[in-house]
Amino acid sequence: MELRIGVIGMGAIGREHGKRLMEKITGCTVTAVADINVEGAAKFAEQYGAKVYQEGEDLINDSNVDAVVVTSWDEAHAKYVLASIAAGKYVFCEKPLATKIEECEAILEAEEKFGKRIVQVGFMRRYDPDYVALKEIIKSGKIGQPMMVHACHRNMTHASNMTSEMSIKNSGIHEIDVLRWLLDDDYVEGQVILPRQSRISAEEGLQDPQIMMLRTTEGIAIDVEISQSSGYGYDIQCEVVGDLGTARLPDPSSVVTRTDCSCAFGVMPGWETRFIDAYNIEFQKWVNEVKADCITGPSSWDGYVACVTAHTLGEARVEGGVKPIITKECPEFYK
Ligand code: NAI
Ligand code: ISE
Repeated sequence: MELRIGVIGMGAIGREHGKRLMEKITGCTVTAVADINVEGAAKFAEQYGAKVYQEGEDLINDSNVDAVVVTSWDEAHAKYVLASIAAGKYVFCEKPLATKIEECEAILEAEEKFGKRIVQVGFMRRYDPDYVALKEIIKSGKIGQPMMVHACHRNMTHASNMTSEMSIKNSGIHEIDVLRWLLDDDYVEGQVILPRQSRISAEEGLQDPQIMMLRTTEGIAIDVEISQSSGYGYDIQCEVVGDLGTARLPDPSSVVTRTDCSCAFGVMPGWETRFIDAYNIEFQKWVNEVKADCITGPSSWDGYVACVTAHTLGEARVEGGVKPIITKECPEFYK
């Protein structure tokens, strides 16, 4: 039987995921979509024969929806995740799980009370073949003990609502999650360094770029540049330095040209293409696992830890200095 999915939030990624679920992922179909801007959702609904709602809650309670995908704005994630848990439906929530720590805590509590993991967070980089290969190399011991990570996350341009806080909570949160997963380690402290301001982002009143500095329990020192307006492309880099060698993500493959005394290869324009394999793998696995009634992807606990870390870095940006990153004890339920 096909898994009947409802998607809430039919903006950029809602449409991408909706199309992916209809055309690429096997074993599922999109039966309903919802958006406060109902016209945007109606176009998709018409094309794929799905029901359209304005209120996400109505979609969640539709008996033709077995599982929910939340792709609304960051602030409108927690309420739909909580409503899905209340309805006893599996829910895939795009990152961040929530924008407030208390909301993440309410989700942890509700899911634990429900008694089974039913929430997955869209930290898709864990499924990206290059990050997976990087993790394998670290685990193999080939580069020795990791000591440092140098990473960067450059967006070509940013949405008009981007703020200095969101730069960490919306973009930087991918790095926070993927590096914790890559190193199999937790964070103990963090700091934000503000380099010279980009003139392009300054027009929007955005503090950009920012450098997130993190230290893990094993003492690994991490620096990640987050830029919202590189101007040249979407560029994700990561180099892990061990005491026997280093390992770094490759640039996504593209044809190399040599012309006019220069050598060039392409840089991806955005997350849609850079992480297309990761999204496809992530969703096929989620659909298979929901149907088998046992999900293993990024959990509410991962969403909570990322939220606490991003929040602490936000405070460090405003107040300056190094801040301890303090989470609750991880419940047995999530171990
Ligand atoms: P968008 O602004 O293009 O679309 C968001 C849609 O949600 C809009 O159509 C809006 O009308 C709708 N919406 C907002 N509040 C709603 C509510 N309360 N109920 C129903 N619909 C509501 O934004 P975009 O880029 O599609 O991002 C959506 C979410 O996906 C964000 O949380 C973002 O962080 C995440 N995202 C994740 C990516 C990834 O790489 N994993 C990439 C891009 C976005
Ligand atoms: C966006 O919401 C995403 O999640 C993308 O993956 C990320 O690279 C971008 O910075 C975010 O704004």
